[in-house]
Amino acid sequence: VKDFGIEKTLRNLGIKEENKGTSVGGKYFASGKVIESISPVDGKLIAKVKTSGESDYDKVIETAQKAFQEFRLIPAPKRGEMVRQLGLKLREYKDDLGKLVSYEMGKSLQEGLGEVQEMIDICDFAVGLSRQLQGYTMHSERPGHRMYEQYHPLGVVGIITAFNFPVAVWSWNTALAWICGNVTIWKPSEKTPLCAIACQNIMMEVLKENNLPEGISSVLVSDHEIGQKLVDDKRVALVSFTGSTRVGRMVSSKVAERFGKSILELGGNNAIIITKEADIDMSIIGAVFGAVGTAGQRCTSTRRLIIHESVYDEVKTRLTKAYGQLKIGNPLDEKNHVGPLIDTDAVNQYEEAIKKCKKEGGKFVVEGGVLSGKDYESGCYVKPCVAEVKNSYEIVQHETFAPILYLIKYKTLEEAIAIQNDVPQGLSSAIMTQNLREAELFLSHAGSDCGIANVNIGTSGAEIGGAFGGEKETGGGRESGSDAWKYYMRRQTNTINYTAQLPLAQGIKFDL
Ligand code: UN1
Repeated sequence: VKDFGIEKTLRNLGIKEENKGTSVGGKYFASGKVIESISPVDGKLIAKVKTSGESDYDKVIETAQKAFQEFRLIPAPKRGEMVRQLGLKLREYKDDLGKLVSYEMGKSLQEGLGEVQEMIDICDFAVGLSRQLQGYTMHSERPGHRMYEQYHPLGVVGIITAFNFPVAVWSWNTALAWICGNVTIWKPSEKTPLCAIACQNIMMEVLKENNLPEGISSVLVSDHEIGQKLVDDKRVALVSFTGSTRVGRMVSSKVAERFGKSILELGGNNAIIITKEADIDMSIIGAVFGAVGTAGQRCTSTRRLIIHESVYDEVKTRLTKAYGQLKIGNPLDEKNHVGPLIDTDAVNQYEEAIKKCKKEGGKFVVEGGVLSGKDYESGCYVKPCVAEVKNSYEIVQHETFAPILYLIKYKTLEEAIAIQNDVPQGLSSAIMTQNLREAELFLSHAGSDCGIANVNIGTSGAEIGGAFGGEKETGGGRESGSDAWKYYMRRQTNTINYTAQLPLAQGIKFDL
């Protein structure tokens, strides 16, 4: 079996056989249990990690709080310079980090590299933003008064991320949080601890070279109990959580209970509407990449195709043909289109979903199944599949993190939009049409109810320049581009009186 140079990659990124999973800047702690990182690519143990224990947790929080006292006073453009240097390092480490993402998480090498590119892009974006943390200036109703608003940092930002984007989501949050003057504590997925350690190793170089406080960037590789501490901790001003709706609901209410802030990026149930005026060639490519890319494990993966009755059979036939050409196998080998699922639990959920779908009446036009034998020893490789369903099936209403695509037929565009919106989630959506009226209706107030709505591109692969997130059970948070930075700061309205009188607002008289 080719090893694709993994040993060298691990060395370059400072990953050892035994790693300590808690790091505040340059210091490591590890009083917790040992976890193993197993690659879904070949089922091999990559490395062991000693996780954070209870006693490490307070050290991390205290060091972060101390660093914040200093970091908040560094001018924002200087904090931007720190992020610029991280962007430069990520360019240097792109090949290694992309490969580690691919090997530890299982997405294709191209997608692993693409994920690191998102990190580089958000760093560049944040550098520019560090000179643009702008508030409004208002006119006061009182003479000799000036009003304006400013944005101040929040403090300690906790970042809890999922396995499917094991490096990019950290950077979307940190790049913005840092230029805004916050310090960050990252609790990565236990399924991808090495990606987190590698990112922290890279960031530590930046901190050391610039003699910056170590508590600016911390990582807590730990079980969910430590994650829970972060959620409950008053000292953590903002919790940015990416993961399931089930856990997100709990995070949201716990953080709200203590009046903390949260950013939630939860499940999606993303659809592409293919109208009678769609370019079918483009629609097929968009749908197949959306459904099988990252083995259907993106929050933005295409789960449903809502197809006009007049093109339904054609789309079905061409999809079936396209699925027949998909190569499933080692994601580091560029000839393969589809890699493994993250672990055998995910495989069980995939099988369960197929069973449920059949039970509810779903008809599979491309059959699924788990692959075994040579090159599939990890037991994590599954066949992407396609089923004809009704939108109302319970399984269709549910997000299954696997390459299962549902086909639904429609007659009128209004009906298609209603079907598209008739799920609990509201992350990403798309319409394929060359008709302006159809496209604009889809984007109108009566159109898609999602945070992302695209025309003639698929549901996944959002650029970092836009705000990323969704509505309803997706949680309502926004990360990444546009003005998502405002989530990482507190707004203050300032009114300044430069006269010798004290007139009251609303014309109130109060004479002594
Ligand atoms: C996710 O799946 O958590 O839009 C994020 C996309 C990527 C990000 C996905 N840029 O598909």
